[in-house]
Amino acid sequence: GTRMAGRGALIVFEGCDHSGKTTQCRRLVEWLQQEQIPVEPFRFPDRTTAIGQMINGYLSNKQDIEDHAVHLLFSANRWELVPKMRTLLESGTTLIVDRYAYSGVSFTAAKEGFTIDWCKNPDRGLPRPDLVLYLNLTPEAAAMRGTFGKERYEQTDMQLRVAKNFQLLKESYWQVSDVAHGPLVNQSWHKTYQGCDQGCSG
Ligand code: FDM
Repeated sequence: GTRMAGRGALIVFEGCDHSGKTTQCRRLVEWLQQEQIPVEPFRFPDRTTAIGQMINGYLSNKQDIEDHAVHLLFSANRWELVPKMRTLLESGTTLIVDRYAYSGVSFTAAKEGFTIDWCKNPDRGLPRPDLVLYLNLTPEAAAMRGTFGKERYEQTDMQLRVAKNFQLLKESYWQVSDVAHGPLVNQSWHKTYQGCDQGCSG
């Protein structure tokens, strides 16, 4: 298609708990700022909105929400941010996103009675990432990085099923980084980044 000059890139970090997503997002945002590239961090769930607060209540075990319903809330939490994301992308701002629809699908599909296909449906039509960086970490290595907290889903068996689902979701443009082998933001990654400023095709 036509290359839209000046459009920002939509870059998503995915991976299991303890894989270092949040740290890598922060480092990348800082690096882009140093390079004077307009950048804005996002994270999902975004717990600051009304929907996000319901999700927060659910994750912190203060509130029970039916499994299908909470899946739709996670998706709605992405959709409510889409106008802001599109405006920023179109104005040339690169978005660094900590979790996206891949987490949504992988976590819900780890529950009894859910198919990946059903889980994908509510997110269909979201802005497509230019790049998804999946931080690859074995469950054993993840366990060595620390214990789980008290939030819902922070249990080994759930995390194993989630990791399997992430493997199933891998798409051709995913860059898999083995976090056990050095920093993510390196020379080869930089090259990839330079080549992916064509914007989102939603
Ligand atoms: N999570 C996250 C989901 O179950 N569905 C989603 O759509 C998203 C974005 O929420 F256990 C799960 C993943 C994780 C929890 O994530 C909160 P953070 O990154 O720890 O805030």
